[in-house]
Amino acid sequence: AITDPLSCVLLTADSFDYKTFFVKVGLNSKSNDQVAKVFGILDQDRSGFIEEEELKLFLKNFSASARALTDAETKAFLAAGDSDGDGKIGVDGKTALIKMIIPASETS
Ligand SMILES: [Ca+2]
Ligand SMILES: [Ca+2]
Repeated sequence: AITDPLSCVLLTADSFDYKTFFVKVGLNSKSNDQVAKVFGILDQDRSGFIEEEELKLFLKNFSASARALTDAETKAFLAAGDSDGDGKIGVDGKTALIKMIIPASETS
């Protein structure tokens, strides 16, 4: 688990917004190295990609009792990070992940 105070946020949230989430986790202010580390955590099978299935269970990396994302939430998340449209967040996705995070901090 990355951090704990989140769990209440996650458990009460009935809609997931990754931008809000990243801001809450504080990921928006993390360095590239730390983002790469998070990428490694999310890529559970170490395939080098974050696939839809891994995204779906994304919140569980932060809290074991968190729910899975809905299909719609997963797809929105995936679409935001999948810059080349192959249906998964790849090596380029580390950059994409950072890009997803940076705007989140700028708009809050
Ligand atoms: Ca993977
Ligand atoms: Ca991709």
